[in-house]
Amino acid sequence: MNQPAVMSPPPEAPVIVGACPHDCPDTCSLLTTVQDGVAVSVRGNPDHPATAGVLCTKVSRYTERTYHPERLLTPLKRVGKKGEGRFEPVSWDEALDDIAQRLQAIAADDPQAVLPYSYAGTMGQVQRESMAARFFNRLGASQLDRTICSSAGSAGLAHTYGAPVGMHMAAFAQAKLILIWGSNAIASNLHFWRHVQAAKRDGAKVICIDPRLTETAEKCHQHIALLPGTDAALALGLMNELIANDWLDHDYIEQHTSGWNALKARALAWPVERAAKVCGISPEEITGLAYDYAHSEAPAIRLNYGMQRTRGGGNAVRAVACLPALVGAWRHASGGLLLSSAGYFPTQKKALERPDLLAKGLPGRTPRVINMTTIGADLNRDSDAAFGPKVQALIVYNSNPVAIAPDSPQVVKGFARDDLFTVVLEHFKTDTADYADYVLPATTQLEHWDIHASYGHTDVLLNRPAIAPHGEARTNTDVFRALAQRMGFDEPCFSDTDEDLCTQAFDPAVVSWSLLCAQGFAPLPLSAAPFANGGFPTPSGKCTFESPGLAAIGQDPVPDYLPNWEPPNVDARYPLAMISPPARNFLNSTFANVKSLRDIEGEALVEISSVDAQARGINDGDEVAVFNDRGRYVCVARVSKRARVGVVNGLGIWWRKLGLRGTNVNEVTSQALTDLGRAPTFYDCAVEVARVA
Ligand SMILES: Nc1nc2c(c(=O)[nH]1)N[C@H]1C(S)=C(S)[C@@H](COP(=O)(O)OP(=O)(O)OC[C@H]3O[C@@H](n4cnc5c(=O)[nH]c(N)nc54)[C@H](O)[C@@H]3O)O[C@H]1N2
Ligand SMILES: Nc1nc2c(c(=O)[nH]1)N[C@H]1C(S)=C(S)[C@@H](COP(=O)(O)OP(=O)(O)OC[C@H]3O[C@@H](n4cnc5c(=O)[nH]c(N)nc54)[C@H](O)[C@@H]3O)O[C@H]1N2
Ligand code: SF4
Ligand SMILES: [Mo]
Repeated sequence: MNQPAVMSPPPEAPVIVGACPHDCPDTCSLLTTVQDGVAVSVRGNPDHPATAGVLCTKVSRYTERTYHPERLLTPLKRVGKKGEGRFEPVSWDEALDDIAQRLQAIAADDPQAVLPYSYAGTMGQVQRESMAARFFNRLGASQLDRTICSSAGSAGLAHTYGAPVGMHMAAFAQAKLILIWGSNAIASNLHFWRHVQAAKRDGAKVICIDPRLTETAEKCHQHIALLPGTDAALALGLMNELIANDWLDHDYIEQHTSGWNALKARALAWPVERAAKVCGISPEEITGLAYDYAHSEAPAIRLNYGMQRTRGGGNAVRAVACLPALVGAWRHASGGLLLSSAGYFPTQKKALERPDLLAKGLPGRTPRVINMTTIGADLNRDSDAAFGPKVQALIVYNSNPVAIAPDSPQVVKGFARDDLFTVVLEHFKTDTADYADYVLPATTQLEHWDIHASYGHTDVLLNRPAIAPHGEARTNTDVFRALAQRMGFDEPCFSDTDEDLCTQAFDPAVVSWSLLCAQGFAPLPLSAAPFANGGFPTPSGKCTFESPGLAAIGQDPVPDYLPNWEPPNVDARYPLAMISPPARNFLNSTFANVKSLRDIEGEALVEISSVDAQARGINDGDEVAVFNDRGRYVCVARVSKRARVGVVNGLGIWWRKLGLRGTNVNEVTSQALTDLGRAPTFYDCAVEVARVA
């Protein structure tokens, strides 16, 4: 892969091929038109099949974000109190020299007092971890367990299929029955919805399983509005009905699964009536669903992450993931299940992140691991034998934890600590940046090289820079290179350029570099019906109903329903269940500061059913407080059929400072973790709602 000549941007090319960097399963191919060094428009690449020339509303306005008047253009040093957001500009050298000195002083005592905090602000293999991971490994810093989004579902899939793999996204277009399960595809997976529309035109039936009547649910033939966190009960009730009617593919079960007797015994404990009661739906909804599922030649399930954000999320994913094997749906390309395609990519994580450097950073030891979901608690902990050293320095990049992490009162308290040294690499002065000692201006996707996998489709995408860095912005990689140099890390890997890192990201025997350079994307060579003859990436090659891996760690090896930590209970002090799925025009907290998009969203709001609103004297448009013992979120009430009785929907994720009273929905969410994957339980949250006088 030694073709540096191809890597320099084509001279004076007016249209540059790139990739959308956002945390979205669609991973679109972007075409940026450049005039006189200025990006004038961004559009979807018509030649990339998964993009099909279409971008979502958010990213089609990318130039508005790139040239936003509030874009950070110089390094900033704090002059006000933490949280006030008052800074003065400083030079890069002054900022980097001081940061390196501070980190060195802390690390001299114990490098584990330094903590990186990052997630998927960009999904690029280069600007995401790579050089950053090398730096923190060489330093011997604490490791961050990156659980904030998908780790419960990923663990569920790993214990069932062996890896996050499944159907091809495009194959849904040929399906005859599609279950959209815990996904608001129109908002968060737009390019999948195209395939659903094609299938519908061809006569497919589409059923949405979601507590909220989303824009997606409205366009399906049927909507099953179960209570949050009850999906495993629904899946087990469905299995019960499949067994009772012998609607099973015994041959597929026999040949390509393991643990059927144990799963069968579990499902037999879930008569439809029991499941319906737990789910808050009618028994007929379950028997009807089972009938449809069994009588479609190749039923297809689009499972998504919305249904894993409750205590039993990992088990729920496992329970649903067992269904396609029971009816032999995998025999067909257009049957089976897709949660994530990430496991198909031949990513060379070790080459990018160099875990071997730990041997120098913290000889003879593995650094302690901090779960990003519990950052609120962990920033407020003192040193002790179990925890290790108190966190003294925090380097945040590609993430906005003060807005997106659960239980923000605790997160804010931690970030406000005067004895915490905080550096934030950002495009904007986010809620998190307001607490930084230094804010460093970062490049956007239009300004740097990167290379991308996807968790929806199965193409690798190359992102060429379309324009020069805006202002004094620097790439994440460049910042960590510069810090490494100042801290005396002289390993040659700290000199790799971003183009070098692009070539190291994937196995070159599988991903064609020349194709990537020529057209900007390269499909992985995969079979159309991946598990038609079994061959799951588990040790046995079988779909594992009964997981030896779970048994080995003392967990229930067979999927079961686990009630929420905070189950809805009309008699409780906090009787309403709150979920907080994304607003369509934001991407997590990104874009919340783009005015045209915020204008479409209107205001920070909570959807409440007319029954629950009336009982509380709440009218549409009233200012309300959503509260529990953790905190109090003030927003506008939207009395809406989108909310079912007993459940309120607090759409996310507003910047706190752009909301009504300086709070957002995470003011009330909890730091409790899921059954598998140590993940957050954002949608497992009991609250009360009241009018604000
Ligand atoms: N426009 C937009 N697109 C996005 C994002 C965004 O913020 N905005 N975020 C991106 C990211 S990071 C991710 S992880 C994905 C998230 O997108 P999805 O994986 O689709 O997950 P969510 O949007 O969290 O939830 C999807 C649906 O699940 C429903 N849901 C909530 N609780 C339950 C439950 O217990 N059971 C069931 N069956 N359904 C439930 C919610 O009401 C919601 O409609 O989308 C990505 N795409
Ligand atoms: N209540 C509630 N909370 C949630 C969720 C929910 O559904 N409900 N969803 C959760 C989920 S699924 C996720 S994935 C997390 C997402 O949480 P985060 O990963 O923190 O996502 P964002 O809020 O989009 O913040 C990403 C930040 O990275 C910055 N960024 C982008 N590109 C770059 C770059 O190249 N360099 C640098 N230095 N910065 C960059 C952006 O400007 C942005 O401020 O939130 C979680 N929080
Ligand atoms: S956010 Fe998703 S749908 Fe929008 S352009 Fe990016 S990859 Fe495509
Ligand atoms: Mo996510």
